[in-house]
Amino acid sequence: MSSGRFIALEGGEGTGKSTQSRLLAEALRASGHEVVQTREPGGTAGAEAIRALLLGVEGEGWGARAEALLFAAARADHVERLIRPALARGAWVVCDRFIDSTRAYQGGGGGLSEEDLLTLHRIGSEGLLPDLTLLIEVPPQETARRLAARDLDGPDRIGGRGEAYHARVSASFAGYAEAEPERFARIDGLGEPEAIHRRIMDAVAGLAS
Ligand code: Z5A
Repeated sequence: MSSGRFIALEGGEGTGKSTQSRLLAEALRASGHEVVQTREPGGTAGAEAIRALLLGVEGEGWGARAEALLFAAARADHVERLIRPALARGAWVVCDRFIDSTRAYQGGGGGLSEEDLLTLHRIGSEGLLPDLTLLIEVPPQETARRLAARDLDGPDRIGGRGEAYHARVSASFAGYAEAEPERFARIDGLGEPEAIHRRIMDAVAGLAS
């Protein structure tokens, strides 16, 4: 049996991760792979329940530490119950967000230390990393335009944080990609979805061998 591959898509809100996850999963399936398309927070019943706690706009919200623990708990369930079993049977996993979102949002945005976040990840998910992380980059004016057209009821709890928070998140993602070019592929997220999909397929091509 061939071994599975784990691909994560990362980037700010509205950069096209969900659209591109779907197109990538369809293309990989068409080339004969079993594909598990999933997302974070979420992907299992337990992690989806935690997602509702994290992103729902009811209540007073979470402090940075409680939020990081909830993301780590959701990820632990997702990794143990869905991602690792899929990889073990040779499936390709396409995941909309993973650990680099925690680093960028709870670390870069929220101010928690990298060391603490990676410790939580080691405890929760045994430090699992994707084989390839696709960082989709789109200027903030364009994501604002897309989200205004889509989210007529307003943003979720994290999406609604200020411009400065989201600027720190984007800068953090860019910094991770610069620091670890072997783990990341930076994808220009401007243009038609099909054109971006072709850039992604080029980046993923090296994983097939
Ligand atoms: N979060 C965290 O803090 N820590 C963590 O560890 C994790 C997550 C895992 C999850 O929100 C929130 O949790 C997120 C980070 C935080 N909050 N923020 N900000 P989510 O899952 O609800 O949403 P999201 O991950 O931020 O993504 P999104 O808003 O759904 O956007 P997207 O998936 O990147 O884009 P999309 O849905 O594919 O496209 C957005 C819109 O643009 C849509 O109307 C499309 O039709 C349109 N679109 C897509 N591609 C194009 C192109 N190429 N041109 C024009 N329009 C396009």
